[in-house]
Amino acid sequence: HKVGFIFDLDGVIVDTAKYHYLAWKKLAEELNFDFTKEHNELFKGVSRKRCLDILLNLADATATEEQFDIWMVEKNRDYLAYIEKMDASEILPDVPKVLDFLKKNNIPIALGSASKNAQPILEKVNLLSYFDTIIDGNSVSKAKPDPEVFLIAAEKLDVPPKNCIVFEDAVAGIEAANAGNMTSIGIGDAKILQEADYNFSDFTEIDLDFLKKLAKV
Ligand code: B16
Ligand code: MG
Repeated sequence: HKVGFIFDLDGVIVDTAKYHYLAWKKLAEELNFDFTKEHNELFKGVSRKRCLDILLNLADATATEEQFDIWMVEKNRDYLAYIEKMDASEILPDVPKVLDFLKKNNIPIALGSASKNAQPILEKVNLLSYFDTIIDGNSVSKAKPDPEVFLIAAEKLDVPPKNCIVFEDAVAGIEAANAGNMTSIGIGDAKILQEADYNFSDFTEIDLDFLKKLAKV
């Protein structure tokens, strides 16, 4: 009964959404568009390219292919300037509690993120060593809600998808986990993540008994 755990990054392990927000807001200003936190909700779990498509739509702007690429690079440069300053204090509450429990019980752990910056972020917050495999925006061709990212993670962990448990903060991520026939756990607003098998507002609400049940230990 081998099980595997798969973690989303942004919004589950660290709150990098605020840095994405600041970087997109700066670009939006150049487009004379007032980018709000509500707009930023649409960007969660969505690839960088798709985010820029959405922003251009919102701002009623168009771009040549060349300009599109320039803006992608610009947004990422601004985002990386925030990432540069991150440290372990930005790990979300009780994430290490869960990771330590899994490690102690020899349960394989994967990262399943849409971000192309996942590896440097894990390095910055000093969590890289927990992960047996990292599947991120560089390793997938189909974005969430397609289950590809989680299915590759399951394969790398050598665990059947139905024995995988996914932690996600985005609707697209919960849909991807469900489409992959995995157990989905929503981290955040239960009303937004109502398709999840289980809901918690954050990891402080998850106790070891629940983890033991999931992990079958
Ligand atoms: P990057 P996750 C996602 O990460 C973010 O939620 C989303 O807002 C972002 O656009 C996407 O990564 C791509 O990130 O520009 O760093 O490649 O939640 O799937 O871990
Ligand atoms: Mg996320």
